Amino acid sequence: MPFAYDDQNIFAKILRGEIPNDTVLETEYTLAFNDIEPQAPVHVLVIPKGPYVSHDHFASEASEAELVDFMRATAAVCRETGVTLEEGEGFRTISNAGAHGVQEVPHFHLHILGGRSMGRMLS
Ligand code: U5P
Repeated sequence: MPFAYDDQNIFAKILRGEIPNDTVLETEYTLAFNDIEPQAPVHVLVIPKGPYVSHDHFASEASEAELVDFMRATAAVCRETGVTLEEGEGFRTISNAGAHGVQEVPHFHLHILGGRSMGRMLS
């Protein structure tokens, strides 16, 4: 089944400027903003501006420029929020996909969580 992107999802509306967001960082291909319901002192969502549903969709179909920009943007967010291993105590990244991943918004996003211990995720 091909990837199907719904351009009425809430992050698409944020990217079109139809809904406000609390921007942390913006680059040519990537937007990072604070999660509206933060689960940790640092909870930033990093999204590509392109229409990708999931991590695997993005990783398989985005251009190299988009991929590099996204990865560098995540690093910049970690630096700006002080959670890097150089300056802080670390962080967790999560990307939920589809029904089993319990993905709420069907536009690929990476959660960056930090500022407290996240505890063990898998047991
Ligand atoms: N979210 C926002 N802004 C919105 C709608 C949702 O930040 O306008 C956040 C939710 O709080 C949630 C995330 O943490 O988007 C969607 O996560 P996921 O379950 O799709 O991974």
